[in-house]
Amino acid sequence: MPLTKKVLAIVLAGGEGNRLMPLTADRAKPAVPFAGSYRLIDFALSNLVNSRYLQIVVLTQYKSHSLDRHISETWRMSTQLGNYIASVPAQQRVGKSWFLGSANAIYQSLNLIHDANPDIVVVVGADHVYRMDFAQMVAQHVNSGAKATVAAVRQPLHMADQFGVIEVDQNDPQKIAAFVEKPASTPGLAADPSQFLASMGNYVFDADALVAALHVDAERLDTKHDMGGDIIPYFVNRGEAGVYDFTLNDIPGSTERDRTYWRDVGTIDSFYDAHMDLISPLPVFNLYNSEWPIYTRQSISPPAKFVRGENNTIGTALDSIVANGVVISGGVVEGSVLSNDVYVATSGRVIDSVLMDKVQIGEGAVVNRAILDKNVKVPAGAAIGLDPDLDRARGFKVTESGITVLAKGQEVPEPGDE
Ligand code: ADQ
Repeated sequence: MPLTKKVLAIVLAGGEGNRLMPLTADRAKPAVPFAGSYRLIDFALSNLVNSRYLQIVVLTQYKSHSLDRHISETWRMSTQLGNYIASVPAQQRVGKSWFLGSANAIYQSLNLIHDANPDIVVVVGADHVYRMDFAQMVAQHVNSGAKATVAAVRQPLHMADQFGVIEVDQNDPQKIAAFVEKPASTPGLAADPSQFLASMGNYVFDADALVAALHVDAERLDTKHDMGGDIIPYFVNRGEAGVYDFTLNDIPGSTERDRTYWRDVGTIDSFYDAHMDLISPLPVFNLYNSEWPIYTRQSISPPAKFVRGENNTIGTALDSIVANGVVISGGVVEGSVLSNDVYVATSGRVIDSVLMDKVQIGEGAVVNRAILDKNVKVPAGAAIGLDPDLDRARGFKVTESGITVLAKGQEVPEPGDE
């Protein structure tokens, strides 16, 4: 069936991202830097643009300054053809409160749907790493007659408490029989008891049905006004909710493994793991697929440079991604992701780590299994990520799995002063 439906895309980008602290200490989760030169929101926006959906509103709220700046500097389009990517803050159009939950965020912005007058509304989260052609999901939605369709991906059973859990109708593989938001536990799938079917937080709606559901939800005092917790169950209860199997999604230029890659990077550990997925020689997620590009702001920094340091020490990087402006001067970088303008001095060692913009590694310093946010300066001879107790004593966060995290600009004491 030819698709002539008018589509408006809404990107939910207002979440706090508490579990990513301290990386979200002064930026919204969708603005957290990822993979050397991106922000998390670039994945959702690139997917929409590559799907040819070019009317996009981004709903922001929490610490939105750097997110707004990124969207306006990177994603602003000519509106002459009726296309736009606009970030919209909480407008308090229907009361004095900020967005109560993700459904309330859309409810407070209903004027945007009214003005765009779409047939279909695509609602997506802003904090996942993946490639997806939303047009394929919209095609299924339209053909199936569902009023709401939820994108679904299999996840390990122990993670059920972090996701919406979908039970598919036994007689119709495109229909949802039951949906529970973040249950304490759930039975595994018949086909694979170690997994369950998770909502990806990406939805397609008939516009009029979504507007009606949001009005009903807004009247209720017993809901959290949440898309996953309230709006999707509303459609499931009415027998109007469909499920789109993400493994059907076909992306040009992708490998079989990479095509179904999807990571929620909501915790420090998953954020770190997703970086490691990028740098193996045969990457689990391939950033270099030019047939489905992930767009971001182009840095004005010069190309990366690798030179010998003092006493001819080799400056090199292996199994790593380094962004523009990086200078490795006699240091060694392995298994790491370096953002713009990182500097590694003579005999500095950076192992299995993620360094954001303008991090400086002093002479002979060592950084191991760590995430260093923007502007962190590691003094000569200092060590990070070798001794978890020392790291905690210096005020650094250390996750259960042993990843050390330094906040933006966090001071690192000179060795001997700690
Ligand atoms: P969560 O991600 O835990 O689960 P939520 O915190 O509501 O749900 O975040 C969803 C998206 O909405 C995020 O992109 C977030 O930034 C944004 N958001 C949250 N509150 C917002 C607000 N007040 N204003 C604007 N944007 C807001 C959701 C679903 C689950 C699903 C997982 C998949 O509820 O069912 O399994 O996503 O990760």
